Amino acid sequence: AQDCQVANIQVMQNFDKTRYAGVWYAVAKKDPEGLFLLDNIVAQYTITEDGKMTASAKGRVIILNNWEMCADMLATFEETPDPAKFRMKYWGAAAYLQTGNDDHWVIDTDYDNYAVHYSCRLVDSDGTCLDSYSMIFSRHPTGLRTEDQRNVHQKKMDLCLLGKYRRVAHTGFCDSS
Ligand code: AZE
Repeated sequence: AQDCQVANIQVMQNFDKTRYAGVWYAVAKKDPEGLFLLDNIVAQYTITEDGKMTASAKGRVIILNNWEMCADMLATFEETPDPAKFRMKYWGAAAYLQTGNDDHWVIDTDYDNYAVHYSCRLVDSDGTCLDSYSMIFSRHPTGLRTEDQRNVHQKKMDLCLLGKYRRVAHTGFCDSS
């Protein structure tokens, strides 16, 4: 089912945010328009005492005329009637970084190895997405397991984003900050 309608995108059934918590390494990404995290992207999801999901994320960015740095980002999540669909409010630990309010959908995950994240920032008048970004996450910094690649490939197709992902390098750039 790939009609590329944002409204028809299937998300993770019975999403369990508690099992989703912890560290995820981005192994591939599809970029949105404009400034974005370049590589070395690691996200950490936490469930607070009152049951709310929060996250922090790091990644290499280049801002303001070629200033290369590690972006230290924070996020809170607003739940929606669908447990796999959140609104994500995010901001930088430093004020010159980006702030925003994006969709944060978990398309698929087995919680222990891989996850497919998707965010559409702009829906076109025909119902398709005009500006999206997506992360393929792994629990393993080394990449996806062979047995998960098939699932992930299928989800990229379902999102109409096949061929639009690039590998995310992990060189240790953000490890010390
Ligand atoms: C995400 C993982 C969950 C937490 C956050 C994420 C997104 C972060 C950005 C950051 C952009 C920063 C820029 C800085 C100059 C989905 C990866 C916060 C979109 C462009």
